[in-house]
Amino acid sequence: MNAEATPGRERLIEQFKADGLKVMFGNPGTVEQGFLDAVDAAADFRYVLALQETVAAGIADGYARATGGAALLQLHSGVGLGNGIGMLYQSLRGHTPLVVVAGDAGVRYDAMDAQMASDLVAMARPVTKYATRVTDPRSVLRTVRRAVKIALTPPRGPVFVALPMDVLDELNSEPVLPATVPLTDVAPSPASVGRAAALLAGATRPVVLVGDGVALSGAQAELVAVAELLGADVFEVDSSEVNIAASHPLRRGQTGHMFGPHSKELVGNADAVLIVGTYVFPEVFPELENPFRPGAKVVHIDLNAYEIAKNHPVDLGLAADPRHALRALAGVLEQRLTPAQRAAAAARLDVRTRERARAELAADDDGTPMAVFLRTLAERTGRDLIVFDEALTTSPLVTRYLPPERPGDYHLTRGGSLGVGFPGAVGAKLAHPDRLVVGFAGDGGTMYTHQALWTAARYGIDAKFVVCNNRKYRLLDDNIAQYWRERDIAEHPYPGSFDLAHPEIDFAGLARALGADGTRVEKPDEAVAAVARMLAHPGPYLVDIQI
Ligand SMILES: Cc1ncc(C[n+]2csc(CCOP(=O)(O)OP(=O)(O)O)c2C)c(N)n1
Ligand SMILES: [Mg+2]
Repeated sequence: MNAEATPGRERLIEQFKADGLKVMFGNPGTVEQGFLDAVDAAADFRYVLALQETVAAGIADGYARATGGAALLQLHSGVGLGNGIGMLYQSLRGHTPLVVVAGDAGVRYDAMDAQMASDLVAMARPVTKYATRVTDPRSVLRTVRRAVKIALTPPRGPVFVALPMDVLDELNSEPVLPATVPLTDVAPSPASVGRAAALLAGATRPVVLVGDGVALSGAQAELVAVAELLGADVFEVDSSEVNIAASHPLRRGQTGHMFGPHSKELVGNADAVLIVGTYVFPEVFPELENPFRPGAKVVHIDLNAYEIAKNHPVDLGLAADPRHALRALAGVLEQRLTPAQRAAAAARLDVRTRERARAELAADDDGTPMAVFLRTLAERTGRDLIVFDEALTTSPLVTRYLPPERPGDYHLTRGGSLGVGFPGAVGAKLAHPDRLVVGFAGDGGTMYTHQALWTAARYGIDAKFVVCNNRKYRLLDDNIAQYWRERDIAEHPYPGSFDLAHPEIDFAGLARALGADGTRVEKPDEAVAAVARMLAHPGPYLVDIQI
């Protein structure tokens, strides 16, 4: 053995650090004990404890989203991995580069089928891009490097490595080297860009559909340039980051996650469709027929080639980086648009600009406690804050007062797992300790992962939390109402399982029980004082707002 050899459990930490992974979120167990001992002894490496694996995964996910890099998550064997799977599912759908590790008792026990034994790789596979188990002490770091590379290569996503205790106890002399993540800043060829421009240039009702691939490549400015040149409405599809500023007049909002016919209504009249960094369409109940009108020209740009033409044919698919592709496309459109086409595009932009101004004038100042809270928060902070939005049915109000404008200032829950908002805010605050971070969640969503407040209190992570408390699973009410309408079922009381009114949950008391603090807002005038108290409080603070 090489003179420099060290126990694998220690060398593994050096490998994580070489890739900039210096914080590990997790929840421990006995089969990870040697490794966690080494974690405590390691310099410049930090363990952040969460009390339930869903919470650990949610904090890691929020941290990765807020830093734009990978995050490290440790789970305990099959039971801990099992608890984390719902949250890992949303990381997979949202393309979060999470590096997930879990211990097992050891390769030497494989034949015993003993207590805690489970097929970790099989469990992790459906919620990860790559799942494997290290079985030889000469390939621990090699495997972890590969996992990091896969997590960070677009389409990004979670990866899983099972680490048997006996393999980590062996001496290890593998080189510690950063993973090589291949550059994907690829532009399409001029000929391909020319084809895209030819398909889009003549449109009179163009639409652009954007998702988080835009934010990942930093293509927001290039996207706006193309949308303005085309005079195209921009819809966000499966979008959870700031892909286009909320204030841009061409931005028409999200197509939604539930009902295909709704999305079809928004885009079905377009004669040209440019899809960038997303997929068509993400609803739970999508249209099975092609939602675009016959003859519409469809161009799809994405680094994620799997999503191009996944469900419906496109005229041109470009597996390319959105920023480079859109920049090239804007250049060609500048050249080839006729004066008449430019004038028509400018007129479409003008219509949207005037509509937007009228809508802003018409918006009444909703005087509910939540509206007063949001308006006061926006005024007091000059909207200089990071919002983590799992407000669900209250989200439209949140984004009306705190519109997602700058990349990195807003993260929306994604993937459909509840409980993302509060852990996400903790992760974002850890990533940006100097910014104000406010997580919004429904009363339902809060109860999946409220333990995040304990982690925030333990480590002095001064995030703020707002419970949008309507005492129900309101989204489920809304969705079943749609189900009744579609089937001509007469309205009747919502299922009792959607109601949370009894017994009442004392969220501020819950925050105090977990080492944080909080208050409850029932009337509009209490909302103003609650903002002041929340901002002045030197630590995690929860505001329970009655809707
Ligand atoms: C882990 C998980 N369990 C259950 C659901 C189903 N579900 C979707 S929305 C919802 C209700 C959310 O209620 P709340 O957070 O209070 O927000 P509201 O709808 O009231 O605005 C539920 C239970 C889910 N998406 N994820
Ligand atoms: Mg609710």
